Amino acid sequence: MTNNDKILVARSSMPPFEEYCEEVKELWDSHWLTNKGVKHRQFENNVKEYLDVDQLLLFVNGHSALECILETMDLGKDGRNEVVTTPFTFASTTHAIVRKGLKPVFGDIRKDDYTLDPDKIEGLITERTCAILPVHVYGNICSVDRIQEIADKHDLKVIYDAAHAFGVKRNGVGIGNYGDASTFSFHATKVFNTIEGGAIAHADESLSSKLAQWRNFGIASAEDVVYVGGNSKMNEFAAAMGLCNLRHVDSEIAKRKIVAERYFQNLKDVPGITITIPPDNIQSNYAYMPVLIDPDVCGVSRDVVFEELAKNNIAARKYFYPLTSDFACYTGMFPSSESATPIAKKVSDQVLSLPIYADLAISDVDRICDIVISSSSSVSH
Ligand code: T4K
Repeated sequence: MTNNDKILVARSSMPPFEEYCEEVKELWDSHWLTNKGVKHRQFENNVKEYLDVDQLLLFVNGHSALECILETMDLGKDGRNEVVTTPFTFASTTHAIVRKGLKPVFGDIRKDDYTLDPDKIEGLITERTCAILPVHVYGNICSVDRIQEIADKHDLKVIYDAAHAFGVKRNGVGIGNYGDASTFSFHATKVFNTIEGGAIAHADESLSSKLAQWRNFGIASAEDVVYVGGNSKMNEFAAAMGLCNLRHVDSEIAKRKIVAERYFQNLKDVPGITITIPPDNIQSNYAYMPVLIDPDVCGVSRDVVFEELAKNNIAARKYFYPLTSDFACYTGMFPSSESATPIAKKVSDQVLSLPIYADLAISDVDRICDIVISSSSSVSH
Protein backbone atom coordinates (compact mmCIF):
# COMPACT_ATOMS: atom_id res chain seq x y z
CA MET A 1 0.00 0.00 0.00
CA THR A 2 1.36 3.44 -0.89
CA ASN A 3 1.10 6.45 1.38
CA ASN A 4 -1.52 7.98 -0.91
CA ASP A 5 -4.03 5.17 -0.45
CA LYS A 6 -6.67 5.57 2.21
CA ILE A 7 -6.48 3.08 5.06
CA LEU A 8 -9.94 2.23 6.37
CA VAL A 9 -10.77 0.82 9.79
CA ALA A 10 -11.63 -2.59 8.33
CA ARG A 11 -11.28 -4.44 5.05
CA SER A 12 -13.44 -7.41 4.14
CA SER A 13 -11.72 -10.78 3.96
CA MET A 14 -12.46 -12.42 0.60
CA PRO A 15 -11.59 -15.86 -0.76
CA PRO A 16 -9.76 -16.24 -4.08
CA PHE A 17 -12.18 -15.24 -6.88
CA GLU A 18 -11.92 -18.65 -8.56
CA GLU A 19 -12.74 -20.44 -5.32
CA TYR A 20 -15.97 -18.48 -4.93
CA CYS A 21 -16.91 -19.01 -8.61
CA GLU A 22 -16.38 -22.74 -8.19
CA GLU A 23 -18.48 -22.74 -5.03
CA VAL A 24 -21.47 -21.01 -6.64
CA LYS A 25 -21.23 -22.80 -10.01
CA GLU A 26 -23.79 -25.46 -9.17
CA LEU A 27 -26.37 -22.78 -8.32
CA TRP A 28 -26.60 -22.13 -12.10
CA ASP A 29 -27.56 -25.76 -12.56
CA SER A 30 -29.96 -26.04 -9.66
CA HIS A 31 -31.57 -22.55 -9.84
CA TRP A 32 -32.03 -22.96 -6.08
CA LEU A 33 -30.96 -19.60 -4.65
CA THR A 34 -32.36 -19.38 -1.13
CA ASN A 35 -34.75 -21.03 1.39
CA LYS A 36 -32.40 -23.54 3.00
CA GLY A 37 -30.60 -24.75 -0.09
CA VAL A 38 -27.61 -27.05 -0.24
CA LYS A 39 -25.03 -24.30 0.51
CA HIS A 40 -27.06 -23.15 3.51
CA ARG A 41 -27.25 -26.66 4.92
CA GLN A 42 -23.53 -27.31 4.43
CA PHE A 43 -22.49 -23.96 5.83
CA GLU A 44 -24.79 -24.17 8.85
CA ASN A 45 -23.19 -27.47 9.70
CA ASN A 46 -19.62 -26.27 9.09
CA VAL A 47 -19.97 -23.11 11.13
CA LYS A 48 -21.59 -25.03 13.99
CA GLU A 49 -18.57 -27.32 14.01
CA TYR A 50 -16.12 -24.44 13.79
CA LEU A 51 -17.70 -22.62 16.72
CA ASP A 52 -17.94 -25.92 18.60
CA VAL A 53 -21.54 -25.39 19.70
CA ASP A 54 -24.42 -27.86 19.98
CA GLN A 55 -27.13 -25.88 18.19
CA LEU A 56 -26.73 -23.15 15.59
CA LEU A 57 -28.99 -21.48 13.04
CA LEU A 58 -27.98 -19.09 10.28
CA PHE A 59 -29.59 -15.70 9.81
CA VAL A 60 -29.61 -12.98 7.19
CA ASN A 61 -27.64 -10.70 9.55
CA GLY A 62 -26.60 -10.35 13.17
CA HIS A 63 -29.30 -7.84 14.02
CA SER A 64 -32.07 -10.09 12.82
CA ALA A 65 -30.58 -12.91 14.90
CA LEU A 66 -30.76 -10.70 18.00
CA GLU A 67 -34.37 -9.70 17.38
CA CYS A 68 -35.29 -13.31 16.73
CA ILE A 69 -33.82 -14.68 19.94
CA LEU A 70 -35.47 -11.96 22.03
CA GLU A 71 -38.83 -12.75 20.46
CA THR A 72 -38.66 -16.51 20.49
CA MET A 73 -37.69 -16.57 24.18
CA ASP A 74 -41.03 -14.83 24.77
CA LEU A 75 -39.32 -12.09 26.75
CA GLY A 76 -41.81 -9.53 28.04
CA LYS A 77 -44.78 -11.89 27.68
CA ASP A 78 -45.04 -12.48 31.46
CA GLY A 79 -45.04 -8.74 32.22
CA ARG A 80 -41.29 -8.65 32.96
CA ASN A 81 -39.89 -6.44 30.23
CA GLU A 82 -36.57 -5.03 31.50
CA VAL A 83 -33.27 -6.15 30.01
CA VAL A 84 -30.01 -5.25 31.75
CA THR A 85 -27.49 -4.40 29.06
CA THR A 86 -24.56 -2.20 28.08
CA PRO A 87 -24.72 1.14 26.30
CA PHE A 88 -21.15 0.67 25.01
CA THR A 89 -22.04 -1.13 21.81
CA PHE A 90 -23.24 -0.71 18.24
CA ALA A 91 -26.79 0.58 17.67
CA SER A 92 -28.05 -2.92 16.91
CA THR A 93 -27.91 -4.24 20.49
CA THR A 94 -30.08 -1.53 22.03
CA HIS A 95 -32.34 -1.17 19.00
CA ALA A 96 -33.13 -4.91 19.05
CA ILE A 97 -34.25 -4.68 22.68
CA VAL A 98 -36.41 -1.60 22.05
CA ARG A 99 -37.83 -2.87 18.74
CA LYS A 100 -39.02 -6.02 20.53
CA GLY A 101 -41.00 -3.91 23.02
CA LEU A 102 -38.51 -4.42 25.85
CA LYS A 103 -36.83 -1.80 28.02
CA PRO A 104 -33.03 -1.54 28.15
CA VAL A 105 -31.65 -0.84 31.61
CA PHE A 106 -28.06 0.25 31.20
CA GLY A 107 -25.28 -1.00 33.44
CA ASP A 108 -21.76 0.38 33.49
CA ILE A 109 -18.78 -1.35 31.90
CA ARG A 110 -15.43 -2.53 33.26
CA LYS A 111 -12.56 -0.21 32.53
CA ASP A 112 -10.15 -2.99 31.58
CA ASP A 113 -12.12 -4.80 28.86
CA TYR A 114 -15.18 -2.55 28.30
CA THR A 115 -17.71 -5.35 28.88
CA LEU A 116 -20.73 -5.10 31.20
CA ASP A 117 -19.49 -4.93 34.81
CA PRO A 118 -20.99 -7.85 36.78
CA ASP A 119 -20.71 -5.80 39.98
CA LYS A 120 -23.16 -3.28 38.54
CA ILE A 121 -25.83 -5.77 37.42
CA GLU A 122 -27.61 -6.82 40.63
CA GLY A 123 -28.36 -3.23 41.67
CA LEU A 124 -30.34 -2.84 38.44
CA ILE A 125 -32.47 -5.98 38.79
CA THR A 126 -36.13 -5.45 39.70
CA GLU A 127 -39.21 -7.70 39.65
CA ARG A 128 -39.62 -6.60 36.02
CA THR A 129 -36.20 -7.82 34.84
CA CYS A 130 -36.37 -10.75 32.42
CA ALA A 131 -32.89 -10.96 30.90
CA ILE A 132 -29.27 -9.81 30.81
CA LEU A 133 -27.88 -8.92 27.40
CA PRO A 134 -24.13 -8.29 27.60
CA VAL A 135 -21.86 -7.74 24.59
CA HIS A 136 -18.48 -9.40 24.03
CA VAL A 137 -17.40 -6.02 22.76
CA TYR A 138 -14.37 -6.03 20.39
CA GLY A 139 -14.28 -9.80 21.00
CA ASN A 140 -13.40 -9.28 24.70
CA ILE A 141 -15.15 -11.98 26.71
CA CYS A 142 -17.65 -10.85 29.35
CA SER A 143 -17.46 -12.10 32.91
CA VAL A 144 -19.47 -15.16 31.88
CA ASP A 145 -19.31 -17.09 35.17
CA ARG A 146 -20.37 -14.17 37.36
CA ILE A 147 -23.13 -13.20 34.94
CA GLN A 148 -24.49 -16.77 34.92
CA GLU A 149 -24.50 -16.86 38.75
CA ILE A 150 -26.53 -13.65 38.87
CA ALA A 151 -28.92 -14.90 36.20
CA ASP A 152 -29.48 -18.21 38.00
CA LYS A 153 -30.11 -16.44 41.29
CA HIS A 154 -32.75 -14.15 39.77
CA ASP A 155 -34.22 -16.52 37.15
CA LEU A 156 -33.09 -14.46 34.17
CA LYS A 157 -32.17 -15.40 30.62
CA VAL A 158 -28.66 -14.53 29.41
CA ILE A 159 -28.25 -13.59 25.77
CA TYR A 160 -24.79 -12.61 24.59
CA ASP A 161 -24.32 -10.29 21.66
CA ALA A 162 -21.27 -12.06 20.24
CA ALA A 163 -21.26 -10.06 16.99
CA HIS A 164 -17.54 -9.32 17.45
CA ALA A 165 -16.48 -12.66 18.89
CA PHE A 166 -16.44 -15.17 16.04
CA GLY A 167 -13.87 -17.87 16.80
CA VAL A 168 -12.94 -16.54 20.24
CA LYS A 169 -12.29 -19.19 22.88
CA ARG A 170 -11.94 -19.03 26.66
CA ASN A 171 -9.90 -21.82 28.25
CA GLY A 172 -10.41 -23.68 24.98
CA VAL A 173 -14.22 -23.34 25.08
CA GLY A 174 -15.98 -21.70 22.13
CA ILE A 175 -17.60 -18.38 22.95
CA GLY A 176 -21.03 -19.54 21.77
CA ASN A 177 -21.34 -21.96 24.67
CA TYR A 178 -22.11 -19.40 27.36
CA GLY A 179 -25.52 -18.19 28.50
CA ASP A 180 -28.84 -19.26 26.96
CA ALA A 181 -27.87 -17.98 23.54
CA SER A 182 -25.24 -16.01 21.63
CA THR A 183 -25.76 -14.09 18.42
CA PHE A 184 -23.05 -13.62 15.80
CA SER A 185 -22.62 -11.18 12.93
CA PHE A 186 -21.06 -12.24 9.65
CA HIS A 187 -21.15 -8.72 8.22
CA ALA A 188 -18.57 -7.68 5.62
CA THR A 189 -16.64 -5.72 8.26
CA LYS A 190 -16.24 -8.68 10.62
CA VAL A 191 -13.34 -11.10 11.14
CA PHE A 192 -15.43 -13.69 9.33
CA ASN A 193 -18.04 -12.64 6.78
CA THR A 194 -20.77 -13.97 4.53
CA ILE A 195 -21.19 -10.44 3.02
CA GLU A 196 -24.25 -9.98 5.26
CA GLY A 197 -25.11 -12.74 7.66
CA GLY A 198 -25.45 -13.89 11.22
CA ALA A 199 -26.21 -16.82 13.48
CA ILE A 200 -27.67 -17.85 16.81
CA ALA A 201 -26.00 -20.48 18.98
CA HIS A 202 -28.38 -21.59 21.72
CA ALA A 203 -28.38 -23.98 24.65
CA ASP A 204 -31.97 -25.23 24.67
CA GLU A 205 -32.50 -27.70 21.84
CA SER A 206 -36.26 -27.40 22.10
CA LEU A 207 -35.97 -23.80 20.82
CA SER A 208 -34.44 -24.87 17.49
CA SER A 209 -37.62 -25.47 15.52
CA LYS A 210 -39.20 -22.26 16.81
CA LEU A 211 -36.13 -20.25 15.74
CA ALA A 212 -36.14 -21.94 12.33
CA GLN A 213 -39.82 -21.20 11.86
CA TRP A 214 -39.49 -17.59 13.05
CA ARG A 215 -36.82 -16.88 10.44
CA ASN A 216 -39.21 -18.14 7.72
CA PHE A 217 -42.51 -16.32 8.46
CA GLY A 218 -43.43 -18.73 11.25
CA ILE A 219 -44.14 -21.43 8.68
CA ALA A 220 -44.13 -24.92 10.16
CA SER A 221 -45.31 -26.61 6.95
CA ALA A 222 -46.98 -25.50 3.73
CA GLU A 223 -50.40 -25.28 5.32
CA ASP A 224 -49.44 -24.60 8.92
CA VAL A 225 -48.20 -21.17 10.00
CA VAL A 226 -47.62 -21.13 13.74
CA TYR A 227 -45.80 -17.85 14.55
CA VAL A 228 -45.95 -14.27 13.30
CA GLY A 229 -42.38 -14.65 12.07
CA GLY A 230 -40.34 -12.56 9.67
CA ASN A 231 -38.00 -13.33 6.81
CA SER A 232 -34.45 -13.73 8.08
CA LYS A 233 -33.09 -16.44 5.83
CA MET A 234 -29.51 -16.45 4.55
CA ASN A 235 -29.37 -16.88 0.76
CA GLU A 236 -27.20 -19.39 -1.11
CA PHE A 237 -24.63 -16.84 -2.34
CA ALA A 238 -24.01 -15.63 1.19
CA ALA A 239 -23.74 -19.22 2.44
CA ALA A 240 -21.29 -19.99 -0.38
CA MET A 241 -19.18 -17.00 0.70
CA GLY A 242 -19.28 -18.42 4.21
CA LEU A 243 -18.14 -21.84 3.04
CA CYS A 244 -15.17 -20.27 1.26
CA ASN A 245 -14.22 -17.77 3.97
CA LEU A 246 -14.42 -20.44 6.66
CA ARG A 247 -11.62 -22.35 4.90
CA HIS A 248 -9.37 -19.29 5.32
CA VAL A 249 -10.51 -17.86 8.64
CA ASP A 250 -7.74 -19.39 10.75
CA SER A 251 -5.03 -17.94 8.53
CA GLU A 252 -6.85 -14.59 8.46
CA ILE A 253 -6.89 -14.53 12.28
CA ALA A 254 -3.21 -15.54 12.38
CA LYS A 255 -2.38 -12.57 10.13
CA ARG A 256 -4.52 -10.27 12.29
CA LYS A 257 -2.55 -11.49 15.31
CA ILE A 258 0.71 -10.30 13.76
CA VAL A 259 -0.83 -6.89 13.06
CA ALA A 260 -2.30 -6.71 16.57
CA GLU A 261 0.98 -7.64 18.23
CA ARG A 262 2.75 -4.83 16.41
CA TYR A 263 0.14 -2.38 17.72
CA PHE A 264 0.62 -3.76 21.26
CA GLN A 265 4.39 -3.47 20.97
CA ASN A 266 4.25 0.09 19.61
CA LEU A 267 1.62 1.52 21.94
CA LYS A 268 1.61 -0.41 25.23
CA ASP A 269 4.11 1.83 27.02
CA VAL A 270 2.98 5.19 25.68
CA PRO A 271 1.79 7.49 28.51
CA GLY A 272 -1.87 8.44 28.17
CA ILE A 273 -2.67 5.65 25.71
CA THR A 274 -4.42 2.47 26.82
CA ILE A 275 -4.35 -0.61 24.63
CA THR A 276 -5.95 -3.90 25.69
CA ILE A 277 -3.88 -7.06 25.32
CA PRO A 278 -5.89 -10.33 25.49
CA PRO A 279 -5.23 -12.42 28.63
CA ASP A 280 -3.41 -15.78 28.26
CA ASN A 281 -6.54 -17.95 28.66
CA ILE A 282 -8.28 -16.22 25.75
CA GLN A 283 -7.83 -17.24 22.13
CA SER A 284 -8.57 -13.87 20.54
CA ASN A 285 -9.79 -13.10 17.03
CA TYR A 286 -8.17 -9.62 17.00
CA ALA A 287 -11.41 -8.17 15.65
CA TYR A 288 -10.83 -4.52 16.60
CA MET A 289 -7.95 -2.38 17.77
CA PRO A 290 -9.43 0.05 20.31
CA VAL A 291 -7.16 2.50 22.11
CA LEU A 292 -8.07 5.08 24.73
CA ILE A 293 -6.55 8.55 24.54
CA ASP A 294 -6.57 10.12 28.01
CA PRO A 295 -6.73 13.91 27.53
CA ASP A 296 -5.51 14.57 31.09
CA VAL A 297 -2.21 12.88 30.28
CA CYS A 298 -1.93 13.59 26.56
CA GLY A 299 -3.14 17.19 26.68
CA VAL A 300 -5.30 16.55 23.61
CA SER A 301 -8.60 14.80 23.10
CA ARG A 302 -9.34 11.64 21.12
CA ASP A 303 -10.89 13.87 18.45
CA VAL A 304 -7.56 15.58 17.78
CA VAL A 305 -5.89 12.23 17.16
CA PHE A 306 -8.83 11.14 14.99
CA GLU A 307 -8.50 14.32 12.86
CA GLU A 308 -4.74 13.95 12.57
CA LEU A 309 -5.14 10.38 11.31
CA ALA A 310 -7.84 11.56 8.87
CA LYS A 311 -5.47 14.23 7.50
CA ASN A 312 -3.07 11.37 6.75
CA ASN A 313 -5.75 9.34 4.93
CA ILE A 314 -6.28 6.97 7.82
CA ALA A 315 -9.93 6.44 8.67
CA ALA A 316 -10.00 5.34 12.31
CA ARG A 317 -13.51 5.11 13.79
CA LYS A 318 -15.03 6.16 17.09
CA TYR A 319 -16.45 2.69 17.86
CA PHE A 320 -18.42 3.19 20.12
CA TYR A 321 -19.29 6.85 20.45
CA PRO A 322 -21.82 8.06 21.38
CA LEU A 323 -23.18 5.54 23.86
CA THR A 324 -26.42 4.06 22.55
CA SER A 325 -28.23 5.53 25.59
CA ASP A 326 -27.22 8.98 24.29
CA PHE A 327 -28.57 8.48 20.75
CA ALA A 328 -30.90 11.22 19.48
CA CYS A 329 -33.66 8.65 18.95
CA TYR A 330 -33.63 7.89 22.69
CA THR A 331 -33.67 11.50 23.93
CA GLY A 332 -35.34 11.72 27.33
CA MET A 333 -35.81 7.96 27.68
CA PHE A 334 -32.85 7.05 29.86
CA PRO A 335 -30.96 8.60 32.81
CA SER A 336 -27.92 10.67 31.83
CA SER A 337 -24.95 8.53 30.94
CA GLU A 338 -22.65 10.70 33.12
CA SER A 339 -24.54 9.54 36.22
CA ALA A 340 -25.80 6.07 35.19
CA THR A 341 -22.76 4.71 33.35
CA PRO A 342 -19.82 7.05 34.04
CA ILE A 343 -17.10 4.59 32.98
CA ALA A 344 -18.86 3.81 29.72
CA LYS A 345 -19.25 7.55 29.11
CA LYS A 346 -15.56 8.18 29.75
CA VAL A 347 -14.41 5.26 27.58
CA SER A 348 -16.76 6.32 24.78
CA ASP A 349 -15.29 9.85 24.89
CA GLN A 350 -11.71 8.54 24.75
CA VAL A 351 -11.89 5.54 22.45
CA LEU A 352 -10.58 5.27 18.94
CA SER A 353 -10.68 2.07 16.88
CA LEU A 354 -7.56 1.93 14.76
CA PRO A 355 -7.46 0.09 11.42
CA ILE A 356 -6.99 -3.66 11.65
CA TYR A 357 -7.36 -6.34 9.01
CA ALA A 358 -5.42 -9.37 7.84
CA ASP A 359 -3.48 -7.68 5.03
CA LEU A 360 -2.66 -4.43 6.82
CA ALA A 361 1.06 -3.91 6.23
CA ILE A 362 3.30 -3.70 9.29
CA SER A 363 4.83 -0.54 7.82
CA ASP A 364 1.32 0.98 7.82
CA VAL A 365 0.80 -0.10 11.45
CA ASP A 366 4.04 1.68 12.34
CA ARG A 367 2.96 4.79 10.46
CA ILE A 368 -0.46 4.80 12.19
CA CYS A 369 1.20 4.40 15.60
CA ASP A 370 3.68 7.20 14.85
CA ILE A 371 0.79 9.54 14.06
CA VAL A 372 -1.13 8.45 17.17
CA ILE A 373 1.93 8.98 19.37
CA SER A 374 3.00 12.30 17.88
CA SER A 375 -0.51 13.79 17.79
CA SER A 376 -1.41 12.60 21.28
CA SER A 377 1.68 14.10 22.84
CA SER A 378 1.80 17.30 20.81
CA VAL A 379 0.54 19.66 23.49
CA SER A 380 1.71 18.38 26.82
CA HIS A 381 5.24 17.22 26.04
N1 T4K B 1 -24.13 -6.16 17.62
C1 T4K B 1 -22.95 -5.53 17.55
C2 T4K B 1 -22.17 -5.36 18.82
C3 T4K B 1 -22.46 -5.07 16.33
O1 T4K B 1 -21.28 -4.42 16.28
C4 T4K B 1 -23.21 -5.28 15.16
C5 T4K B 1 -22.73 -4.80 13.88
C6 T4K B 1 -24.45 -5.97 15.28
C7 T4K B 1 -24.87 -6.40 16.52
C8 T4K B 1 -25.33 -6.23 14.10
O2 T4K B 1 -24.77 -7.13 13.17
P1 T4K B 1 -25.20 -7.01 11.60
O3 T4K B 1 -26.69 -6.92 11.54
O4 T4K B 1 -24.52 -5.79 11.04
O5 T4K B 1 -24.69 -8.31 11.03
C9 T4K B 1 -20.36 -1.58 10.74
C10 T4K B 1 -21.18 -2.79 10.35
O6 T4K B 1 -22.14 -2.48 9.34
C11 T4K B 1 -21.87 -3.47 11.48
O7 T4K B 1 -22.11 -4.80 11.04
C12 T4K B 1 -20.99 -3.53 12.71
N2 T4K B 1 -21.68 -4.08 13.84
C13 T4K B 1 -20.47 -2.15 13.06
C14 T4K B 1 -19.58 -2.16 14.27
O8 T4K B 1 -19.72 -1.68 11.98
P2 T4K B 1 -20.47 0.91 10.00
O9 T4K B 1 -21.61 1.80 9.69
O10 T4K B 1 -19.39 1.46 10.86
O11 T4K B 1 -19.82 0.29 8.66
P3 T4K B 1 -19.12 1.02 7.42
O12 T4K B 1 -19.97 0.81 6.22
O13 T4K B 1 -18.79 2.43 7.78
O14 T4K B 1 -17.80 0.16 7.24
C15 T4K B 1 -16.69 0.29 8.09
C16 T4K B 1 -15.43 -0.03 7.31
O15 T4K B 1 -15.44 -1.37 6.90
C17 T4K B 1 -15.29 0.77 6.01
O16 T4K B 1 -14.64 1.97 6.28
C18 T4K B 1 -14.48 -0.14 5.12
C19 T4K B 1 -14.83 -1.53 5.62
N3 T4K B 1 -15.76 -2.21 4.72
C20 T4K B 1 -17.09 -1.88 4.78
C21 T4K B 1 -17.99 -2.52 3.95
C22 T4K B 1 -19.46 -2.17 3.99
C23 T4K B 1 -15.29 -3.19 3.85
O17 T4K B 1 -14.09 -3.47 3.81
N4 T4K B 1 -16.19 -3.84 3.06
C24 T4K B 1 -17.52 -3.54 3.06
O18 T4K B 1 -18.30 -4.19 2.32
O19 T4K B 1 -21.10 -0.40 10.66
